[in-house]
Amino acid sequence: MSKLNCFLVCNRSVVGEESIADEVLAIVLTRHGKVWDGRGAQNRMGKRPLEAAAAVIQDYGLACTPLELNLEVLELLQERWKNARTLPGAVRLIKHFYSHGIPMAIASSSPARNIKIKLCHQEGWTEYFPVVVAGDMVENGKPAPDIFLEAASRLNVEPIKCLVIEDAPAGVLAAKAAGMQVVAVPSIPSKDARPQYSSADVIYSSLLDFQPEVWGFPSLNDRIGGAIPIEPWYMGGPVIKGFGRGSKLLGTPTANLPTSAFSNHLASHVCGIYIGWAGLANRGVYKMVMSVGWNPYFDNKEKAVEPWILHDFSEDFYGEELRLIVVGYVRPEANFTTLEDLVERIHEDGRVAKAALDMNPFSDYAEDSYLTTPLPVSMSSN
Ligand code: ADP
Ligand code: RBF
Ligand code: MG
Repeated sequence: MSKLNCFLVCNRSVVGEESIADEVLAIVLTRHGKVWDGRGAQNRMGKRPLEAAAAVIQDYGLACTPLELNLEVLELLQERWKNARTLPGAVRLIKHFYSHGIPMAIASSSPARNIKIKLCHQEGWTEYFPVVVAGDMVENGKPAPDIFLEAASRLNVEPIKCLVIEDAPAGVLAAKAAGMQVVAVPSIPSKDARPQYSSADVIYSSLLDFQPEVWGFPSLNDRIGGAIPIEPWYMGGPVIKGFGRGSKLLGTPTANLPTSAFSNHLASHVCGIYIGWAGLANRGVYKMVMSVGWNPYFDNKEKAVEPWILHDFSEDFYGEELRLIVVGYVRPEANFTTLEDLVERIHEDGRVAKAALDMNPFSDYAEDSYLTTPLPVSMSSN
């Protein structure tokens, strides 16, 4: 592959918006006497507003025009953009490219005004992205290549030198039609949707898996003890029964948490192996290493959060409140040919966790009171 020298992103692959869009859609559909059930998400994803609205009207049999629906949606969306969070790994990557002078642009189906409002809620981003090409600035929206070709032309680079990050199937098609390389970070939160991204050059669960050197860009060297520091996430809940696969017999018991334990709007972007701290009230604070995802080796139907606490307990603790602070990222979920290989890899992850968690900034979080604060009486089960 020729060396790439330019980076184009669609805004939703770096700033999460899907859950906000879903929330707004649910409100609007209720007003129209309908119930939002997640239907048709892929029909609107990556499309320009009027096209997306037309898809919703068709999917739910609404009696309004796309323009009317859009006005309703926009009003509610605008109030919520300030709550949109950058996706895991996005800020790290963008700052890295910016510091190396790699030209970057946002190429998005949203109208220019909406993108500007969204960007100004993220510190520094107006500088990182001097070029913004919006859906209303070109003739044809995604999956036509217009938006990406216009962005390349404004940055004065050849399309073949551009790498695109996309979250939506229509965007992947648009970027390929423009003759560009495409990394897909799917925002459809189901593994069954993967085939819709098949024309992407590669599919990652999150931008944390993006290795710039693979694409000819300068590499990132920010691992500490083998883990990438992340914006910590806090999650907690009662320990539930897992898949009963006898992980304990394999020497790697995992205290499963309900997936509702992590915030909805990042749920689709966080598969992988992480390190962090675990707190069990009345017991203590321990190092932990965990997997989030569908466990490719077992091909689970449900996504699972599975922390292996790096401590020997003499008894089970089902039902107890487990608090986690997840502070570092190790690797994507992998598949293995044998169970022994999987178990060996999990032990290797355990060794990474034990060493890395002694280092700054990971070690600091062991003191966080979140790990040991009991639930308010009204929320505890007795
Ligand atoms: P399950 O399929 O129900 O999750 P596992 O074989 O994964 O069963 O064992 C997990 C259970 O083992 C936890 O729910 C917890 O009660 C207990 N346990 C004992 N030691 C540990 C440990 N070091 N880390 C996690 N869970 C442990
Ligand atoms: N499952 C996979 O299918 N692929 C993995 O790469 C993987 N990595 C894991 C890493 C850690 C640290 C832990 C705790 C679990 C991992 N699992 C993985 C999940 C594993 O399949 C599940 O916990 C089983 O029940 C282990 O026997
Ligand atoms: Mg388990």
